[in-house]
Amino acid sequence: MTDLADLGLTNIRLELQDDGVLIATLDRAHKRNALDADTVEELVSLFSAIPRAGVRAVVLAAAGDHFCAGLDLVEHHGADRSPAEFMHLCLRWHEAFNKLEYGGVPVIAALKGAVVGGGLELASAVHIRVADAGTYFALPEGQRGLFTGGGATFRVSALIGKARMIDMMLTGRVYKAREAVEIGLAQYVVEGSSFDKALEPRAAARNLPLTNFAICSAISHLNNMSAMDAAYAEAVVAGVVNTQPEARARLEAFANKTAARVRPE
Ligand code: 1HE
Repeated sequence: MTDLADLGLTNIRLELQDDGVLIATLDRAHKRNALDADTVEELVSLFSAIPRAGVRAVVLAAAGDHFCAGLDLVEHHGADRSPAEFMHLCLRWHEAFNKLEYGGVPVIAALKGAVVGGGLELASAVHIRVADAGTYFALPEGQRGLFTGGGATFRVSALIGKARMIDMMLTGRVYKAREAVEIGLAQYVVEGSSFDKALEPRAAARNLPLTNFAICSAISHLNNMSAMDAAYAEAVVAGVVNTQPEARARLEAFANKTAARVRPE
């Protein structure tokens, strides 16, 4: 079992709670949590370790008023990178976000302020997005003479469709929280703190870990497959998950009529 404290992270603050919920806070508020190369490496380390660290769910939060301002533009300007250097940097972003999306542990993002550029790429890799009323979303790469490099082309377009993403990039369109929920950029918008609301889906932490593994890994993998292959792989995953011994008590409770029924609120 990995001890997350051994990772020695300095740009991401960690607090592991008793029920196995990890609060991971992006901690570069003075730079609006822009992702410099060091922070990307910390994300790789963190999300590589989480599946073997006894973590049942992650709340991904941010210090300060903004979730994440995307690529560290000042570092990028100063580094004057070659095409190959920037390609390799983008591959590290992908490593981090793939570990997050396919890691099998639910990650819930508490969004606020700017969720822009690479910040939206990070947000689009998590499993549940909660916005507060002041959250806004944009892909300003188009206006900065840049292009997305951290997965927006497939993750943001999967959330909102290709046409909306192209419009965001061409025109610099900014979606505010409510409209963002309507089009699918986030699942929840709350009046109060998105952090408090993000703690609620931590109920996910009470699901059986193998079930959560399938939800937070298999769905993404299956969506990358042909329908034939996805049907086959889904059956295999269900064969493993739906016969796990730990599920028997839950099935018995349903059969005995002691388990909660599914009801609208
Ligand atoms: C930064 C960054 C950054 C802030 N890189 N340093 N992303 C963008 O185009 C967003 C750029 N940022 C902004 O538009 C604004 O900073 C915010 C709307 C997010 C916040 O505004 P505000 O008024 O609260 O802060 P600020 O005064 O603009 O910035 C405060 C500090 O954060 C300042 O540093 P300081 O040392 O002068 O105090 C800013 O330089 C710093 N800062 N954002 C570096 N992004 C894999 S490809 C991904 C491609 C992209 O992500 S493109 C980036 C898109």
